[in-house]
Amino acid sequence: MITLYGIEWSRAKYVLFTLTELDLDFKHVRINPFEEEKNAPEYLKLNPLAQVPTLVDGDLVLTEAMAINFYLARKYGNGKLWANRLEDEAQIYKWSLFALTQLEASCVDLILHRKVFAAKDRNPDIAQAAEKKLAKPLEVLNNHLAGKDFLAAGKFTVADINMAGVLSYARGGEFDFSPYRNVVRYLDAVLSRPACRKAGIV
Ligand SMILES: N[C@@H](CCC(=O)N[C@@H](CS)C(=O)NCC(=O)O)C(=O)O
Repeated sequence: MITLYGIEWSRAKYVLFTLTELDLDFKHVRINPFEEEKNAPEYLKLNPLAQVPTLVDGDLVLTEAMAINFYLARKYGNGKLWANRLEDEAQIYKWSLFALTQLEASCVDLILHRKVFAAKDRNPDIAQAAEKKLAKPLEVLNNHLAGKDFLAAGKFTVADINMAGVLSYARGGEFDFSPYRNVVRYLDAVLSRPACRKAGIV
């Protein structure tokens, strides 16, 4: 039995999207990372950082949303969401790590400082700095997506789930994607997949 810990608006959304794409049965424990429940001793045994998401599958306890997605795609995908050629696998890792290291922190800053934090805790300078930092990597992403529907392997893979999950934070944080037309087209398509909607991701 698979159990996913983490409420849907957290990074658990990356994993919910994958579980739903693969039509897997799972138990969903909606731990809210802003509530004390993340510090419950039983949960800390699974995730000593008191963060979400965490996935438990039999004896395996796995943290880090993108690592969980790689695992699910390889274990349960039967060819879906993954690639056959090593070169394509490398591109799945590359674009997932690009999302994680070049984009995620800024995307999260945008939503935190424009939507999630109480007005008194928002810092417009942080949001503005995040917008600036996104410009270069988004241009690279936009160029990569010219004439393409997917990031890697010529098909929909976990790289697209990971990327769309990250970018959805910037969209929620009112980032103006309009200069990046290929990114807009791509993101709209990925986020309107039935599995994404069913997983409750916005
Ligand atoms: N690198 C981790 C980050 C996990 C993370 O920071 N999750 C946030 C929610 S989206 C959290 O649990 N924050 C609470 C905290 O850090 O105390 C991953 O991608 O899974």
